[in-house]
Amino acid sequence: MNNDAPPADVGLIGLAVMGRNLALNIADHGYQVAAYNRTASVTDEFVSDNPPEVFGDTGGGLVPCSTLEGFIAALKTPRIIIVLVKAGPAVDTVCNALIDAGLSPDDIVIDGGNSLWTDTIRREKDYRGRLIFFGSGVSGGEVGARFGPSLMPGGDENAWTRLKPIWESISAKVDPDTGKPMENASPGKPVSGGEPCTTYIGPNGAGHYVKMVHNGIEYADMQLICEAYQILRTSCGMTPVEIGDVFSTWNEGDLDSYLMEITADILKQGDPTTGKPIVDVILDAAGMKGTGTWTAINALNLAVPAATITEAVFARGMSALKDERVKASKILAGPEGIPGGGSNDQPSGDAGEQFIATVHDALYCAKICAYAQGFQLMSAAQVEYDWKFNFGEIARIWRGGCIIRARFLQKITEAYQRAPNLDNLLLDDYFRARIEAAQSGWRQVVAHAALSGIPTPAFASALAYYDSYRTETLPANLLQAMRDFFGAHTYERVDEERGKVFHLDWSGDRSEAEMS
Ligand code: 2AM
Repeated sequence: MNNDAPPADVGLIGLAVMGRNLALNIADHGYQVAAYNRTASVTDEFVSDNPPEVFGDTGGGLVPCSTLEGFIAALKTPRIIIVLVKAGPAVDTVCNALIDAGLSPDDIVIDGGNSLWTDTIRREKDYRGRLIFFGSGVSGGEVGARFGPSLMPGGDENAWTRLKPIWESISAKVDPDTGKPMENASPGKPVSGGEPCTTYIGPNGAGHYVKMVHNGIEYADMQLICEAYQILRTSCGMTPVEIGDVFSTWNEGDLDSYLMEITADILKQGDPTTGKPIVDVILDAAGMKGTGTWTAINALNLAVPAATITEAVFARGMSALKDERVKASKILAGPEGIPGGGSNDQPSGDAGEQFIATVHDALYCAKICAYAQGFQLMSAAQVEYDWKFNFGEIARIWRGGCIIRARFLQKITEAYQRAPNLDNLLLDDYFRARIEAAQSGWRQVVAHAALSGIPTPAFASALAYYDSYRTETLPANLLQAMRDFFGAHTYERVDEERGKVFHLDWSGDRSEAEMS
């Protein structure tokens, strides 16, 4: 063995919690990881907290580096460097510092942060000839990073062949027989076998784009669960613990998902200070970091009706208007006879059970619509940005590791395996039949919420999406006539070929002319 050979297989820059956990995960899989952080004391502490014993007999470990020059020298060439710094200008700061410190043009720099996909497209182009810039979505939070995230890589395909073995080894694993995530690994003992939750997504910003849509779907998924909770609480008078029990039961069926599981857990948790349910002492003002907003903006830009995802972003915005809502709650009337909204006629016994079942069905149907919207958005994006997505693969790699992991994703995977060019998930036989069977409960819940004054923006928008999508003739004929009336925007006719446009002389003799 050449003792002068650089020891490290992979480099990792940015040792905040995501970076640290990803470095440990990589080392657990037998790799030597060069670790660097701008503030050197963070590197020292990290490496001394994780001596070689942590990685058992995997052969992996950490190589601390205090300068970027030392970091570059520690890496085998051509180099593979993962950057996990704050999304935004810091990514360019690090890339430029790496170039100044002597990086080579065939070295790969992977941005594993929550970067905006348009930045990734720009960077991939800007750094060509100086380094190979590669973007990878990483989902699964801190635990995912440590024991197996869902990884959405996008960039040069040749670079991907070099990254693939590492990405496949560190990603979450799914049992190929059941489609369910395999048990988390423990330090020094990685999971063996299983299907890796990663696949090549496409060039330049494709990986970060798909990660963004994942987060948009996550917003919708969370909002829908919250609305189910709100209805059960308000209309059935159930306690958080009782709702937690219902959610635990749901988590054993079609709605089995990570988010359902943690929600059941949260609802059963008491406040360590007051003993009240913890949800009752947490302020109802939701924060956000921007990926849901980016998804909504992109949907608006592409005119894709991702309404439930967008409503979920608006719902967080509405929640943040806490002071205004408190004032408005004392001024604005709800439905007659129900002060402040909400039902005072709570179903109980069999009626209660039946009502709970309708909420289950509403949640299930609305969830299908939220996912249908996310996939519809990606479908439009691949045309607009010149990508070629494999939707079955995308659903497959979301089955484990990520926040939206769910039993349901196995069904989406199968739907796209059956029909890779499916126009809309709603048209898949399995989902079509499931909605057909469950839609009456969904409609009852939305109607009940409207009559009781309980806000259900995501449930209701999903239903409007479903009903709009299945409606042969929408009133857009009238709308287009208005546009032609005031702005001569022209219209197409139902009895003429698509693409031929007409204008009616609304303010003159009302004759019609074909326009070129
Ligand atoms: P720090 O410990 O020196 O602050 C999350 O903020 C991570 O990104 C941290 O590891 C942080 O390093 C790193 N980071 C943020 N901005 C950076 C920059 N401009 N250059 C290098 N690292 C940065």
